Amino acid sequence: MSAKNHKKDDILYKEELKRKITKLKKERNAAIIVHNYQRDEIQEIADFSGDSLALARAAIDTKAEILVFCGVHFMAESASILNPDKKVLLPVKEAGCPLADMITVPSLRQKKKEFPRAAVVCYVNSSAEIKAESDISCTSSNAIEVVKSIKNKRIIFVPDKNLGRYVQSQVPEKDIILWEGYCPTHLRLTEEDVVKAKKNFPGSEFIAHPECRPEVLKLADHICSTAGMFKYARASKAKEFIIGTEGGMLYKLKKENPDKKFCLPTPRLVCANMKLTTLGWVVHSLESLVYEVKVSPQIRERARQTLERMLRVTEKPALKR
Ligand code: CIZ
Repeated sequence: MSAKNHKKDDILYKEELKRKITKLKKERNAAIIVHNYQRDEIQEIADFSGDSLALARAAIDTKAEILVFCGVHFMAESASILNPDKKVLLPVKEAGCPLADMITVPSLRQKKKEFPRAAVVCYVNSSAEIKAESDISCTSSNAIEVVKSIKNKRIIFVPDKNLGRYVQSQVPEKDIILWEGYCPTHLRLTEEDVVKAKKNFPGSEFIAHPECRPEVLKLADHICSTAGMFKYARASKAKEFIIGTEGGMLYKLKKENPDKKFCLPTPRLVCANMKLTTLGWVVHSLESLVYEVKVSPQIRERARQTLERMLRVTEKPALKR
């Protein structure tokens, strides 16, 4: 069979899977909730797409009884914590987050003992158990606002050291204790990659995610979360952008700005966990109602308070497609 026919078959197969998903969604009263880093074909079937903050809000607002969460485990867990009466499904149970795994409850408790007067801010990329041990949660879009809202001068910021360091640079009046965690995907982006991309695309703007290394952030024209990147690209007069975050972002950036160009500084900006979710797994999830993500009531109650404190700092309506 020729490569052309293969491609045609692949397109027909994907269309068939999408039709199945539409049918199953209606039958199950389900909503498909999709993170910005997912594959293009998954973003195409989203009822809601966005960053983890927008998705948490969408999960609360939707009337659907089943939430198929196309993202990674901690995101589905947050949706379940905030919506204990809804069934939250993660289509691929192995879709985890290495950054979230870089901290454990005993190690955080030890740090809290060392700094008993510090408040604990946990990045949303953390487990329910870590959220339950923290005072307030944050995402990359509201980390600065959240840290500013805290009365304590000293803050233990977990688990992403790069985001924590960036927040420290923006809120110098606080004394932030960093955790030795990082996102392996963002860490793969080097200074050399950015310098080379800037040479290849003269006149472009480099937008970087705060999970990138400090040397990379120094080269950025703008530093922001994924939600911030959509806003910035829309408003900027520039016509070309180098995007310093996971490659799934290009899908919506291109769709929303057809007259502008977007590229990655390196093809290595791919999160293998985010890419595990495929149309086939979404069909499987809706058919078999798997894999349900649930949090024990004791952990859930404390983690819910941590998430709700964050939501109260940045009260905004949910982002809907
Ligand atoms: O908050 C999120 O969803 C993540 C992981 C990044 C971002 O900047 O949106």
